[in-house]
Amino acid sequence: MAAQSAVTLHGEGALTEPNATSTAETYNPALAPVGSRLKVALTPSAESTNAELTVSGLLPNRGYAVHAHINACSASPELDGPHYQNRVDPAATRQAPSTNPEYANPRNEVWLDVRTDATGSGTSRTTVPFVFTDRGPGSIVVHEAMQTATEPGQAGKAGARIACLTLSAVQPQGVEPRGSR
Ligand SMILES: [Cu+2]
Repeated sequence: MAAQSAVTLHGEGALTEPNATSTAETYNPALAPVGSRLKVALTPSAESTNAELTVSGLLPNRGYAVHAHINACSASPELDGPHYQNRVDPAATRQAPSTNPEYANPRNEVWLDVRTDATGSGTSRTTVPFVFTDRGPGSIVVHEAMQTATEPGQAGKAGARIACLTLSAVQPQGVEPRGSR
């Protein structure tokens, strides 16, 4: 069986108030101002994926917890879904997302916690030991907490969702979009 090719995901935009069609939106303009910019690329390299997030226009000198979530952004933050996990925690439910550090950790999820400089800009990078093929995350969500919790029962938690950026697949030139056959 031929291996499915790994997918590159990308998102970029200036935050707007939530609406039905926005792909970059704020749920809390006091912490994630309208007009601030988010840009993210998740790029496969062999068996790994390199992720990079760049932000500007956020509050200065502040940490923001950031993760890949399963759904595209929605006008309601709850609909962005739980964290994307490579190996999905079998104990997680819609009401009780995974907080087991065996699954909710930055090697099984994509964590891009970022710290801004004095101008509100920042960059974070991570490399995770998996690629996206038949499934992948739909968004990058910024949280209220300054960093993501890691202890058992709290792992992956980061407070309220304050902004969201929708991801889309970057189609390599000359390759048919997936699902076209
Ligand atoms: Cu999150």
